[in-house]
Amino acid sequence: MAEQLILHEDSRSGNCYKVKLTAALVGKDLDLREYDITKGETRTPEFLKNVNANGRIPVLQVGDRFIPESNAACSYIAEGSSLIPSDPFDHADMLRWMFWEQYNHEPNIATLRFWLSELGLDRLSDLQRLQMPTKREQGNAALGLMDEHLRDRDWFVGGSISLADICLFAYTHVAGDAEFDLTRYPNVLAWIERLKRNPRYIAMDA
Ligand SMILES: N[C@@H](CCC(=O)N[C@@H](CS)C(=O)NCC(=O)O)C(=O)O
Repeated sequence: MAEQLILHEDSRSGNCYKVKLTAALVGKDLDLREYDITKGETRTPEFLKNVNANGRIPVLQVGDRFIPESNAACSYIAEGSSLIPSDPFDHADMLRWMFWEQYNHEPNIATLRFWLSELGLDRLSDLQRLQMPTKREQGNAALGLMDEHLRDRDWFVGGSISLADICLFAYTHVAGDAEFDLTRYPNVLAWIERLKRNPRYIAMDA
């Protein structure tokens, strides 16, 4: 019998969507547990003690063990599938893009999306307002780098879709929510449409 996989999530989060998209692409089922991060539901003593001491979702639960961090959860689910290249160089290159996503992409694009489309301008602190122009500039730099990389490629690594694409897709395809103009990045737009044509693709709000 297949092991039970539980995803602790807030369904508005792109980090959680990555994990669901990975599961859909490899044909695995997830049981979902919903939390509202805007109400501090991942900061309760119970959550911190039993699910993730870091107070964040997504967390993938495998039996009585827990895997926080979206990209680690995706890796667990995709193990043994074609989403993880077997060639050592391509494997490392996939990890390169996943680490890059967490350092250069997500902190800018996902954060601006959360501030603008979930919290709203009126609820931002002075510090958050001050950080907005830098996040905008760095988010555009990340999208520009992706666009350049995709100029002569269909996928980020090797010749087929991998976790690098899924992890980058999650917040890129909704970057418009954070007021990024994706029409400036035609290769990124073409890649988004290419990924959506996968017969197992699920939308973020599915
Ligand atoms: N690096 C982590 C980031 C996780 C993260 O920032 N999660 C956000 C939602 S996308 C969260 O749980 N925020 C609630 C909080 O910090 O209280 C990952 O990729 O999973």
